[in-house]
Amino acid sequence: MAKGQIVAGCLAPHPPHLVYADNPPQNEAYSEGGWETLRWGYQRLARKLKNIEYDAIVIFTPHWQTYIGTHFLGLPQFKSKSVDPVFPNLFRYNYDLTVDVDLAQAMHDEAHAQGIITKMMTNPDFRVDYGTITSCHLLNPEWDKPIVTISSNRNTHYYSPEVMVEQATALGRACAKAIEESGKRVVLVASHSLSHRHFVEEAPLPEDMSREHIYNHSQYVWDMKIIDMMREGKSREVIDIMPEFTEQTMAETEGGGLIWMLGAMGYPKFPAEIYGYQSVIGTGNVVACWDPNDETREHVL
Ligand code: 2X7
Ligand code: FE2
Repeated sequence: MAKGQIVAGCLAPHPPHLVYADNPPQNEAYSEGGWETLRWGYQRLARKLKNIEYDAIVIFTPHWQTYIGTHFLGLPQFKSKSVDPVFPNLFRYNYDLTVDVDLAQAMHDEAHAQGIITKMMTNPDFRVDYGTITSCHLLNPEWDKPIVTISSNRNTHYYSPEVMVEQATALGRACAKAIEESGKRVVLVASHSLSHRHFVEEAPLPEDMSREHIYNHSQYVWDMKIIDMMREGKSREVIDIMPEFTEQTMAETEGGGLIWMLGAMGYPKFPAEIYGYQSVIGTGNVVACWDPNDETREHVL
């Protein structure tokens, strides 16, 4: 059997606003659009993924928060309605998704063998979080690939951002080993924004783009610093300054997704492809992809 491999790693933010703005049939709310810079960037990345051969998407989300260990979706199908607790006006999404349970189990077992506390989620009534659904919908609107969701163990909050770097890196390495042994070709997804200070009042029309802007200049400068480092292939350095970035900008990197993904990919030294940056309710969001294939990697923006 050929060795499994990670064929792409995506940083894929999940403001529910982006699904709302797309008006897919699965979502009950109706919009007049909005946030095109991010949505068009996502569409371009989704087209790229269509040209890559892969078996499954493995996604790490900060909106499935677990307090004892890391959990993995562990049943072949989950079907329900996902409602964003903060934006039920925007996101009421009917999902019916397929899970690669073998791959989930393999990652679970490898992480467990390396001393990480793990659990398979086998409650058929479990509601999949909106982070998973938003990022997966935007990267693969056809939902024609099975997924695995990995929860975010609350290391930053229990301990510190530094402990999160250690723990999420170890989890990434374990997942990479399990993927290699599985023989599968896998797309990794870190589902989150960058800087995360946000507005506390919603505009009367949420998609009114005359009201959307960055939260403040220092948040923006931090985001640009991180994106420049991604472009320069400095992923190890991104992780090194991550604790400070997380603390200064309340960044959603606190959940561990990017650390996990770059750790699993062995801290790539090649440039990340950048597909778009835009604020959503003031938060900083970049769509980016690390393509390990020298022949298909592009300079997008
Ligand atoms: O979960 C989110 C997010 N990360 C960013 C912006 C808006 C809403 O929800
Ligand atoms: Fe979020």
